[in-house]
Amino acid sequence: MPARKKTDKPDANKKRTMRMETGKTKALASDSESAAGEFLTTNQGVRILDNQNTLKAGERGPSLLEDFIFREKTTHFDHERIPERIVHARGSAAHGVFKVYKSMAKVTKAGFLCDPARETPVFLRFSTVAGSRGSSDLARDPRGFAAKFYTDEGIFDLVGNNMPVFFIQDAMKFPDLVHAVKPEPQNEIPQASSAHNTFWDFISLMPESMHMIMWVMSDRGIPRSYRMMEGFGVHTFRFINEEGKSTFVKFHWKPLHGVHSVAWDEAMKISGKDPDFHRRDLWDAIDSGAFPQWELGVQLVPEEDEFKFDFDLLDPTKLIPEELVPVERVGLLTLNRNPDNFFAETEQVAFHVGHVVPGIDFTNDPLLQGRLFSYTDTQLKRLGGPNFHEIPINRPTSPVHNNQRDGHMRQTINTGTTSYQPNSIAGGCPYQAGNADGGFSSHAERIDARKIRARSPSFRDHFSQATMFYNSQSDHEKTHLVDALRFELGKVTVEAIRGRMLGLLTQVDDSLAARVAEGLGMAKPKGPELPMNHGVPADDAGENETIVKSPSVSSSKALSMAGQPSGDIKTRKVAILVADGFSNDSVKTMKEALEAKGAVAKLIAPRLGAVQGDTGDAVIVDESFLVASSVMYDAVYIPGGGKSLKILAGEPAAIHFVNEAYKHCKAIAADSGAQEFLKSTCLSGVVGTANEGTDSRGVVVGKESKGKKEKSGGFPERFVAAIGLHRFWEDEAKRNNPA
Ligand code: HDD
Repeated sequence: MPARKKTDKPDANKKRTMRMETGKTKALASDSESAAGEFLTTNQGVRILDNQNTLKAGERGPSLLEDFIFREKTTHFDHERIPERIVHARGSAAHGVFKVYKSMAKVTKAGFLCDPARETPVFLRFSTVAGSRGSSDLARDPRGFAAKFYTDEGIFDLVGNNMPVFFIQDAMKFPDLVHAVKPEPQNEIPQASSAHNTFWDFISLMPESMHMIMWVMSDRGIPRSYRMMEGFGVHTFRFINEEGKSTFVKFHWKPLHGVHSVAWDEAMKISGKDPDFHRRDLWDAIDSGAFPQWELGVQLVPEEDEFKFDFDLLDPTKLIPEELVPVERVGLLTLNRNPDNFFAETEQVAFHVGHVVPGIDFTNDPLLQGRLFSYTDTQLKRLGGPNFHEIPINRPTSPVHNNQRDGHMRQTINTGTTSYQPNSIAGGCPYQAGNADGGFSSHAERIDARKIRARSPSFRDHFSQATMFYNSQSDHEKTHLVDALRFELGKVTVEAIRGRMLGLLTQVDDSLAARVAEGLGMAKPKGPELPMNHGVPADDAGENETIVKSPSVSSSKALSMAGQPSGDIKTRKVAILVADGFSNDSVKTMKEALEAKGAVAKLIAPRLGAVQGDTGDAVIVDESFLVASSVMYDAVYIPGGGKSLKILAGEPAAIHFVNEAYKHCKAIAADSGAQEFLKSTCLSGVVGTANEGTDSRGVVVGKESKGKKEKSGGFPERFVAAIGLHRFWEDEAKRNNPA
């Protein structure tokens, strides 16, 4: 390609870099847009004449060390990776905004929670915990739920998970927990999975993890979408109001899309077919304008009530049952913009539980206290030095003035002569802020204690809330939990570890232990007469002290996903199976009905290209059966059209598609004329009884006959309603089919 002459350049005077407003975070941009019409240059701004060939001694000769252009390009490339996060390496993020519904000034002076007119920019990163950056989104794992609020008073990070409790009570155990769950050190197997010896060895020796184990083994460990998860701040924090009064607070995120999960079989298949399933889902939803939303919830506990509960508010393995303290929904978060650059934003974002603003403060939760050290430390390594707060995504929108200087990759060019305080040369600036000026002051909690390495006896009940969680699950949720434990422990090759786990499970629920034991082909150990508590001994209690707890809440509705509102069908993906000869009319009617409700309907056929309907009109196929899979869809529709149905009946992939969707308890709709096709699937026994509407199995069959369509309120509406229920798990046990 001939080099362009200097005078050819359309906008030669355009700056090579420009300041760009991305929401409220400012970034130095040098991207493909700002490069439009520009010449290729080195990092020193020298124009490049040839980006195809290294400098050589003759056309067939060796390359020359002198080639500074090649060396600069390659050196930069060689250094393009930074260490991935030790945990939560795999994640996706989005920008959004938060608004409080009404002032919370009574309990907190945090400006963004006091002014309903204020829109605070937010960057939210979701993640899995155990896997590497390239691992599957569908691992059984807790999900990180980390929100960065760019408030007018500085950055507040709420670094939580999609589960309200944690595995361990004290940060001292975090490296042990993470070493145990990560791939085993000798062969780096398995990736992104807790189903191996070292994890369960550790857990079987850590009874305090039992409540969290219930959550992770439940369907919460395999969400349908990041958009369909609850989020939790986990620890008890403090709100502080203008008068300095403290109120304990637990943070919640309640998704407006409902709380939904996939089946484990489905999760494993998605991991192969589309390991980016959650990442893609989040991106596509925001890209299409279907902005995910969560309400911020708070559970408030007055300081005076600190000791009112049968558990310790400082213990991160405990939640506050909503029956005891309801969740007040106080504001709305909307994710409305995808990042411009994954590395610059999602990878370089640095969260820290220690990023708080006036009005929010810590408690003495020993896990939280340890986290306050760990996050800055990890950023120093990952992001290369103490100036990570200057990376655009990490910059506060409020002004930063201090005497910190220099360091690796410093971006700010600090001017002036003083970098100390007090000073007179700069007139004493920057000043300390008084309370009235919004200066951060820590809650003046009185502490009068001995220095001690111990755990409070109030942290010793490790089982009551695990049992409460298990009790709260519906039958099918219990079955999924049992299956998950059977799977995970089935991958454990050391029998003693399985035995110890069964022992712990008997203390959660005897029937749970019995079911897991049966799946493992082992005898269930005898359960304890009374729940044993295995807390670390303090010097005022014996090691094997038995504490009988009578929990105030034995079962809580909020802990089961089954009892929660299911949300709408916006962004739900519906597969429409077609071949030549399909009913144009039916497809049009169903597609319109689904799209009117915000669902995404895709046509799937034996091959790509166009398929011709019974009216002669052709439509373009979205995916072939080779590429598509039922696990990527929420529901399936089989329109009529004799020829099409005949082709599909002879297509094993089409039959498998329906069988698999049925196995995973998804809504399935078929025109009345498609019943013949259904007979070649595992629905053959179902259609006969289901043809008069939706049954509890989520199978919806049209009632049209001889071309006469069902009236409005009929077929498509019944299908929409069935998709809205997400899954028909109750019927799952009867759906054993080989799909
Ligand atoms: Fe942590 C990352 C959540 C306990 C140390 N953690 C990290 C992220 C989330 C959480 C969501 C990813 C943030 C992002 O998207 O960049 N961590 C939690 C929760 C915990 C928890 C909910 C318990 C309630 N973490 C915890 C402890 C320690 C850490 C006890 C250490 C003492 N966590 C880290 C870390 C990470 C991290 C090593 C890795 C990458 C990073 O911080 O930035 O510092």
